[in-house]
Amino acid sequence: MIQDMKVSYSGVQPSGNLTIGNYLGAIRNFATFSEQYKCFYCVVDAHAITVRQTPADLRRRTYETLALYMACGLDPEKNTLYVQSHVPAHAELAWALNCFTMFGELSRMTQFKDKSAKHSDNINAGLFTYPVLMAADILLYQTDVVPVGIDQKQHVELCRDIATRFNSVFPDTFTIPEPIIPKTGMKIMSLADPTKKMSKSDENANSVVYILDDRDTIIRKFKRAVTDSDTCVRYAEGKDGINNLMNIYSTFTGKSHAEIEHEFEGRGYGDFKLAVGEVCADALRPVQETYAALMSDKAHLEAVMKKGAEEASYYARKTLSKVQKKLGFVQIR
Ligand code: AQP
Repeated sequence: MIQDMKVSYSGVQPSGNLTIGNYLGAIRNFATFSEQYKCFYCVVDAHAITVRQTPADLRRRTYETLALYMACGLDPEKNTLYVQSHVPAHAELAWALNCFTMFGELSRMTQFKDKSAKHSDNINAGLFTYPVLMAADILLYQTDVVPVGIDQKQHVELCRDIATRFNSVFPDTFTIPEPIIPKTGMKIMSLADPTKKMSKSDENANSVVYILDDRDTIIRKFKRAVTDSDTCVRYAEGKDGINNLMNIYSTFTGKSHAEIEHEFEGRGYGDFKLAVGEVCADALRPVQETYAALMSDKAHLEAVMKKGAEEASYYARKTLSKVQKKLGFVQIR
């Protein structure tokens, strides 16, 4: 709780071009919290380096991610928008929390297992302790709610366990946060392999629709989406490709699965795929236009970063110094 308002916190890694998974599962929902909550939305660049990044790309994507936050409706006057590496308290709290996190807990994290399989040549300690840095991100701001896609639920649950453990030794230190998972769009799957999550770091660009893809590219990618040999648009077990397209269509239009089945009765997959591409392109067009305008003014983006870092640091240092006092670290001024 900050100034009598509950706190919402979330972040996105600038580890690739953002996808409609990031948009529907997370960013699109962020703005809905701005009226009722004190909101902190972070570009988590420190998380991104758990996988090798080209420095120039990481730098560029940090600006792009901030601009996309704003293009998706996050007003920097109403939300604290900032870059993780600009607030060193994140790394400092993460170290303390490492000492309250068990090796076994981290070993069970699905994302660690997936990412270490994918990057078997670079299973670094940061990849392993990623959820502890994420816990520090959240706990620094005494966060009440964390809007995320379902893939991040396990990490938020671990964050709650770490905070509860810390509070049991040092009472009243952290607020225990709740994950908020959207009802639709919670997990958008790859268009090439609908059993896999759509990810910005996927090497196959056709499996992913990026927020900044142009209309023709979006429609082409949906046309090529893997489906099945059935011809009827219906939501059913084993129809992963169609189920995924129905979820995407439903999240963009607000229509239920039954309404979609009715709308496409007697029409083939071709018609349906085209319709999914069109609603997606229509929804993204205003975001893309605002984004282009924001990216043409780097000085403004830097001013937003600076203001956000100052605001975030103020709250982060308060929690960090409380933690350090409780731990017995000597405070000097
Ligand atoms: N496919 C998805 N469906 C729904 N939500 C998703 N999110 C990510 N992919 C999907 C949500 O987006 C937010 C930001 O994610 P992130 O950048 O912190 O990391 P991630 O979950 O690891 O996302 P990616 O795209 O898969 O990144 P890479 O490829 O770099 O690992 C989170 O709230 C996440 O739930």
